[in-house]
Amino acid sequence: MFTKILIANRGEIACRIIQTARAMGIATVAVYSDADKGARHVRLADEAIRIGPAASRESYLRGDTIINVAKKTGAEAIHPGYGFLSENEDFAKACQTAGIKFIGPSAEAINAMGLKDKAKEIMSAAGVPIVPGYLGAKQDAATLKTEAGKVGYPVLIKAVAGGGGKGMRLVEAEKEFDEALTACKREAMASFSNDHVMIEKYITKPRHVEVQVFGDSHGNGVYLHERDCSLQRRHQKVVEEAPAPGLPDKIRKALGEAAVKAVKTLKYENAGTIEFIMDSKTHEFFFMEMNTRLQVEHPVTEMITGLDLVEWQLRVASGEKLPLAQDEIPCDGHAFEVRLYAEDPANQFLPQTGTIATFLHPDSARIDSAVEEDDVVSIHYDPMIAKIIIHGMDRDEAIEEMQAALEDTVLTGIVTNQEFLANIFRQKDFIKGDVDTGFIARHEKDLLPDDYGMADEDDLRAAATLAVTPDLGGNDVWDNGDNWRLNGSFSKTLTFLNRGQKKNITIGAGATLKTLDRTIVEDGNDITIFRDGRVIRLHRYIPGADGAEQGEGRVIAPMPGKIIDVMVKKGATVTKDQPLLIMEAMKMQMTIRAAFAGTVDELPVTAGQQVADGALLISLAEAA
Ligand code: MV4
Repeated sequence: MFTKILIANRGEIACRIIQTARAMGIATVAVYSDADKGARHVRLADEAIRIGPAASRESYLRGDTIINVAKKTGAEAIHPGYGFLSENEDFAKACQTAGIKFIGPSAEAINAMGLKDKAKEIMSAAGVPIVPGYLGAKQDAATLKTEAGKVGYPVLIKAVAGGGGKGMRLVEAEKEFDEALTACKREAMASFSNDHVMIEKYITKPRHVEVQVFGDSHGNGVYLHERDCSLQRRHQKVVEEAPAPGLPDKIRKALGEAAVKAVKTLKYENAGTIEFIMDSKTHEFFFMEMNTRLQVEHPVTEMITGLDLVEWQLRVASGEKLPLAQDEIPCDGHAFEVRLYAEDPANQFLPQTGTIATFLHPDSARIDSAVEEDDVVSIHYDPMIAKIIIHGMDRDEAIEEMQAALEDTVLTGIVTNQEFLANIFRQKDFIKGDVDTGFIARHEKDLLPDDYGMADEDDLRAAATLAVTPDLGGNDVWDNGDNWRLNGSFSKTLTFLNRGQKKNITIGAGATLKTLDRTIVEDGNDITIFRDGRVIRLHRYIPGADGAEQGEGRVIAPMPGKIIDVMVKKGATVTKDQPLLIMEAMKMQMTIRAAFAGTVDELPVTAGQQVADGALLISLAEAA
C-alpha cells in the first residue's frame, strides 16, 4: 500500500479522499489555488502546497505543476478526484512517465472511452446494447440525412466529442435536419474543436441509469449495482438514488452483467461508471458513455453496499485484487443523495457566492461537504457545497429520512437550493418512483411554487420577536423554550424584506409567538427561518441614518447592493407607483416605485453602480 498520496482536486471530493487515506494510515498532500488558501481540504491534509492562482487552468488543471509537487513531497500516487484532470489521458500518461501511480484507469482506457462513437463501437462489439443509429466516418450532410431517415425520426444528432448535453440536437422531422446539423456541427467545433457527429434514435422519456463498476490489474471485474440519476436540471444532477426504483431483478442483473462485459473488454482497472439510457416504460436499456473516474454520486453505492469505494480505489491502484467477488457484494436497503448547490432557484438558479455563517448538519445524514462555518464560496469553482446522503431499509423509509435531513439542515450566509430539494421529496410522482429525465421540468410548479421562500405571518412574528429581543434588554420577554411572549406595554412595527418584497409586522404586548418547529438564525439584520423544509430569508429593513423613508420621497438603500436599472431621468415627471429603479441586494431584486406623483429631484445613481447601506438612491419632489 502507498504511504503517501497527493490529491489533485479540491472541495468535498478532496476531503472525502483524505478521510479514507487517513483511516488507512496513508499520508496526504493537498494542492490549492490562491482562492482555496485555508479551504477545508487544505486544513484536513497532512501537507498542502500552493499550485497557482484561482483560475483552474492555472492551478488545478496544471498537470505538470502537480506532478512536480508529488515528486517533491514524495507522494507515490495521485488521486485525481472527479472533474479537472480525472479523465485526461495525457495526465494519466505523464504520471506513469514520472513513476507516479495514477489512481484510476490506464491512459488507453480513458482514450478508448473519450469519443462517443468509438466507445459505442467497442461496447457494441463486446455485446453491450447500444442505441440504434449511425456511427460512420462519412460526415457529409447528404449521407447523414440518409442515415437519419434509415434510423427513423425523431433522431438526435450528437457530437462525438460532446458532453454534458452540449453538441446535441433533437430533430423531429426530415425537413428540420439540415438546419439542426449545421447548428450542431458549429457548436461542436466551437466547444470541442471536433465537428464529427453521430445519429441516434431518440428515446422519449428516458431514465438515466448507471452502473458502478470496478476492475483490478488481475483481470477481475465486478458491478456494484446501479444508480438512478434521472433527476437533472440542464444536465446537472440534482438527486441520485441506489438502487434504481421499480426495476425487476432481471433487468438489474442484465444491467450489471452488461457493465461487467465493458470492464472485461477494456481490461479496465479501478472505478468506473457505465451510463445507460433506459426507456422508462419498457426498461430497455442502451449504453451511452463510460465515465472513467469515481463519480460525485458514489456515496449512494457506498450506502447500499457498505463499502468504501475510495479504499477500493487505493487497494486496486496499489496492485491488490478486488476485495470481493460478485456474489459477495451486498445490496441492502435504499439510499439517496441530494446536491446542495449555492444557487437561487427563485432567481433562475443563479450561482451564489458568500461566506457560510451557520452550517448545522442533521445527525441522521452523511454530509460530504467542502465547507464549514466561515468558509467562503467563490465564483471560481462549481457551486456544489455539500452532498446530503441518507440510507433507509427501503425507498419509502429513505424518502422519510431525506425529508427529515432536509428539514434539519441549517445553512445561512448563502442562498442554496435546500427548499427546492425538500419540494422534490414531497412530490407525489417522485414518491411513487415515477422518475425520468424530464421530471424537474415537468413538475416545476410543484418544485418552485409561487410561495417559494415566502414568509407567512407567523414567520414574520417570530423574526420580529427575535429582532426586538435585545431592544428589550431581555426583561420584557418571557421564554419557556418553545414560545416567546412579549410583556409590558410594548408595540413595534418592523419591516422585513423577503424575496424582494417589503413586509410589515406589528408586534405588541401579550403576543405569544410560537417558535416551535422553526429554527431561526439571526446574522446581524439577516434572519433565516427553517420550517418544514422551507427556507425563509428575511432582511430587517432599517431606514437610513437621516431617517428619511420612502414615503417622504427620499429613497435610501436599505442595505448594500447594486443598481440594476434606472428607468427615469432627473427632472422627469412621474406618476404614483411608477417604477423608478431596480436595486439588487441579498440576491433579490427590488423595484422602487414613486410614492406619489411628482418630479425626480435628485438621482445620484446609475445602472451598474454599487451602493452602500444608507445611500440616497432617488428623491422626488411632490407635484404642486
Ligand atoms: C439521449 C436522449 C434520448 N435519446 N439519447 C443527454 C446528455 C448525454 N449524456 C445523453 N443525453 C441524452 N441522450 C437518445 N438516443 C436523451 C438524453 C437526455 C438526458 C440523458 C440523461 C440525463 C438527462 C438527460 C436530459 C435530456 C436529454
